Amino acid sequence: MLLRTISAAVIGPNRKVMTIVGDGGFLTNVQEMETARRLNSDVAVMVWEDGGYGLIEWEQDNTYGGHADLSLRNPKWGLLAESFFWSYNYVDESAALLDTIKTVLDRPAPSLFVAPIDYRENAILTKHLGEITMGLQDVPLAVYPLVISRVESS
Ligand SMILES: Cc1ncc(C[n+]2csc(CCOP(=O)(O)OP(=O)(O)O)c2C)c(N)n1
Ligand SMILES: [Mg+2]
Repeated sequence: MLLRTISAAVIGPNRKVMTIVGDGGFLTNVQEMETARRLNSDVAVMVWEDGGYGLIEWEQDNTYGGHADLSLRNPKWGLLAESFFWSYNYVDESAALLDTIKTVLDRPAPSLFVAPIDYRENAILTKHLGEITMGLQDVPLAVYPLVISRVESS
């Protein structure tokens, strides 16, 4: 993810590039924080922190009715940012989100900003979509790709 973000900044030098990524996905390529700093890439990365590989958890719960240990013990993000000479913000109030995004986008990059996220709504939505699907047997597949792919994978 971070490589693609940096690449986008390289080919669009007059634009700030902002990317949103999960904590697991960000840490998978954490070494590229060095690349971004060295190239002075104008990138802002928003990390959604749920302390785990959330999507995989969701998939396993839906497929097997439970999941393996997919938790992550995250680093101290502020220290991580500091050690790679990135700027840093943390936002845990939705009311402050917009202002934080503006602040981050206005200042020199690269910058990391982290927001805790609660994916419990996903399980509720999945259940809801499953229920809706019961009534959709006659609807063309192309119209409801999300709902249909959920049905096929269960
Ligand atoms: C290079 C790579 N390895 C594995 C995967 C499979 N994969 C898809 S989502 C996911 C978990 C992502 O966790 P995180 O980035 O924390 O996002 P969350 O779902 O928790 O928001 C993984 C491992 C992938 N997409 N790419
Ligand atoms: Mg995650």
